[in-house]
Amino acid sequence: MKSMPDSWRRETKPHKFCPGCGHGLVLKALGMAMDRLKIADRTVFGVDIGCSLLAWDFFNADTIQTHHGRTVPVIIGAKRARPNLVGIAYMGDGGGYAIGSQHLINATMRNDRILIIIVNNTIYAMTGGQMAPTTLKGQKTETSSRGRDPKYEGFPLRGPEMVASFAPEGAYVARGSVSHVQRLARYLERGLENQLQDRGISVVEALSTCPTNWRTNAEDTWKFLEKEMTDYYPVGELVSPFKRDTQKEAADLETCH
Ligand SMILES: Cc1ncc(C[n+]2csc(CCOP(=O)(O)OP(=O)(O)O)c2C)c(N)n1
Ligand code: SF4
Repeated sequence: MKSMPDSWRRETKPHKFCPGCGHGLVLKALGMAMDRLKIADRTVFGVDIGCSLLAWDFFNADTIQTHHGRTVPVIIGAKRARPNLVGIAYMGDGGGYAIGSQHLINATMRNDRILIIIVNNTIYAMTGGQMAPTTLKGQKTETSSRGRDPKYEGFPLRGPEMVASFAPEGAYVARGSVSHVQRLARYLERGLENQLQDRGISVVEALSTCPTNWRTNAEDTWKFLEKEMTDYYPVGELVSPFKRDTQKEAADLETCH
């Protein structure tokens, strides 16, 4: 694995996402979790096709890019070949829940010891804002110009709920949001801890923003995330193998932003 001089580790550089994009905040949360666990040197980070690939040189970690949810089997392959690695598969909701959904389902059934992060921005972003499995009812996109109509296009997919419905023992499943970065970092850290403890698969969805394709200003971007998205996609842990003081934890998370 890479060995970097300390001075490099402190360097930062501008990211390549549009202004107001949530990807940078999801990655910030992931970086915080990786730092707390000190695992960068043994992490293999997989990014997908879509805006997630703009993170290919974001971390001082070995990175690989694949297409449409295939980051999941590729990271599983690396993890199986080198069980000491920490495997992270990072992708969009188009890649993760549409064309690549079989990998998410099969990996969950096998309880593969990796962390899967799916960034839910309700659209296919990199290609210009087409409808995704997560596009909300009534939401206008390039391919649902009158707004998503469940009669023709089906209902928006709640991915973590689907995974939770058949998650095997030891799995960890949660949904966070870039509106609460610390809390999202906590969920990602738990997902990574779950892998380090060899318990089971971890799947964390992150609600995120795409002002470029939503065509929203800063205020409306945040409103859409905090109101419309969070109403349909509730934030929280759905499945957790950790034994914890839940009352203390709930109070703790309430104050965590
Ligand atoms: C087989 C195939 N179909 C379509 C595309 C075009 N394509 C590239 S990125 C992308 C959308 C990715 O959307 P998502 O996974 O939601 O990620 P985001 O860009 O929103 O982060 C599509 C459809 C492709 N590269 N290959
Ligand atoms: S198109 Fe959307 S998801 Fe992609 S970088 Fe720009 S704001 Fe982010």
